[in-house]
Amino acid sequence: MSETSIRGSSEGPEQTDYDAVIVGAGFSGLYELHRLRDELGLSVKVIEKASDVGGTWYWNRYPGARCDSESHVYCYSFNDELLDEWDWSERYPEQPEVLEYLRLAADHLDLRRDIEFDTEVTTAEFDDSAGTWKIHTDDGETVRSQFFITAVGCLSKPFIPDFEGIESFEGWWTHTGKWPHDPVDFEDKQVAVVGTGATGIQIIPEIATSNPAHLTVFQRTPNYAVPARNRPLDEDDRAEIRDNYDEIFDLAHSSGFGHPFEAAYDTAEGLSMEEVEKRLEPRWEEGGFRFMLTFGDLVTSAETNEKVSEFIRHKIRETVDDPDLAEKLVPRDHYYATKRPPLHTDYYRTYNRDDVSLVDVTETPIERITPSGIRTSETEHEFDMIVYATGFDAMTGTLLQMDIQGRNGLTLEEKWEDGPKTYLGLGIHGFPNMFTITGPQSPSVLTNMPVSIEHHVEWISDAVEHLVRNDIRLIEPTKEAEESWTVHNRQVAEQTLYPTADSWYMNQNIPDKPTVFTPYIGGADLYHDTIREVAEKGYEGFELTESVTNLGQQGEQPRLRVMEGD
Ligand code: N01
Repeated sequence: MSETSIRGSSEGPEQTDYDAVIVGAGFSGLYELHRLRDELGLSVKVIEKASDVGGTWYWNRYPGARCDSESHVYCYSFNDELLDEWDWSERYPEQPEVLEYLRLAADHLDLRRDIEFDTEVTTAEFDDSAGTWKIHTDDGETVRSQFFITAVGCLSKPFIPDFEGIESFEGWWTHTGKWPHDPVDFEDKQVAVVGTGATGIQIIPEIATSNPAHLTVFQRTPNYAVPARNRPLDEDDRAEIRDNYDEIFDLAHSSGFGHPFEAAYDTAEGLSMEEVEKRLEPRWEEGGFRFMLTFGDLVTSAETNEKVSEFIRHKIRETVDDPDLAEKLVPRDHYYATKRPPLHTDYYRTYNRDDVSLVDVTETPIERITPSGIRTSETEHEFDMIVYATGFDAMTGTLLQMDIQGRNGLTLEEKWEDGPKTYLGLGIHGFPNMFTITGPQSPSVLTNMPVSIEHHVEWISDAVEHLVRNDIRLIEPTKEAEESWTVHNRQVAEQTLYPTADSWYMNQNIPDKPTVFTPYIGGADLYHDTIREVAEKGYEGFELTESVTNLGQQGEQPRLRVMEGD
């Protein structure tokens, strides 16, 4: 049924051609494949490193891995049958359930036949003369495609600090983002967890209740964790959700953070602490990100933020029995939510157990990993198992790892030497016909991801359709548009408290990465209006090229057509 006809490669018989190649088969890659293949009739190939669909939910299968967005909005909204077919069991879905949901979506939409699993992109290069992309994979294959779309997620390149002696450890060790598929047994083991970000805060209570001989947590920066208040969903909950799906998705898709709720109050400025507590307490009891959205100016007003931060500090002190330990767990060096705010289930109470202890590595830094454990400046701790919950080379790490080369061989690494530069987080000057789903400088990680993913996939698919219908060969952001978006990104971030924290939002968790605020903080609602207007104005800020002859191509230019009708 596809009428696509991108043909005419000069690369020889081994060459395989597609209209679009998508990298990644998580939430974004799956939906993009469906849109381009099933709605536009294009020939599409998805290349996926993992052995199955799922993206981040394929890899992050550590105990306690759970989504911090509420389940009924952590899903696709575009397909009513999928919505009808699927029921979430809990307020926040656990990793196996999200993975099962994505498997169901892939099967329901018959997506697997166009996904090549267990395959990694090693290089993607734009061929100036042909105006197409050549994508090389680790199985030695090269495919040529008109469009190159990255759907690689924002947190998919695990990061382990370069501790001396890390390989010498003779026990079992792993990073949470590379968790094994077989069950891991902590019983009677001396276990270490390094890192107390959102992941560490999820896994620590799970390990503590798995009967280890002892669990030792290595903390560098305490975090402001807020109770998730997870609970099973019953039939009444599900019926209510179903009855209100349209309203829920309308709200989520038009909100500033992709969740179906907005801030309850404008500000805590000028309020007494008693008045602030009166507003915060019910949201604390409700749990989840609703707490974060009590006051609308949380990340722009130091006064509001300090009041909310103090409220959380008080809660930590109330929960942790040992006052000295409580003080170590109380964050003071950054404003709440300027590092990604974690949700927790029993995190602080875990420290009341006799079989759990905390090492503050700001007091006693990790000096090296030894064959039998971790040596700090104070002592050597012996372990059977070490879990690194040390985060990711976020937002740009996976893109840079792919060795993407644009016009005239310019590499993305060269282009982004001083930090990412994009237009709208969707395209990059010098890299024609390449789109980045939830790329740097788009709201992505500051929102409920499936909502941002749907907006991006739909925008990209509409752009591709526009090009194909109008016989336009290339789309590329202009240098000016890219510069102006990059400056705008920085200026918006500077109006907030975010740049005051050392965080992966600022790239500061990775040595030698340029310090720059990477997602777009102008609000998902305004952002979506912006990208819609750009499209309505004929893709303002993008250069659209009808022919590649100006690039020096000789001979026939490939053409593709979208499916008409049905
Ligand atoms: O990673 P992180 P994460 N010595 O970078 C510490 C998403 N997520 O995997 O804060 C000692 O936040 C580091 O310390 P510090 C979510 O977006 C989503 O926890 O840099 N410690 C920190 O404590 C999240 O933000 C969900 O001082 C070192 C920790 O390691 C993102 O994933 C669930 C160190 C890393 O924290 C990443 O979270 C979980 C060193 N040398 C995660 N280097 C869901 O909602 C680093 N650390 C599904």
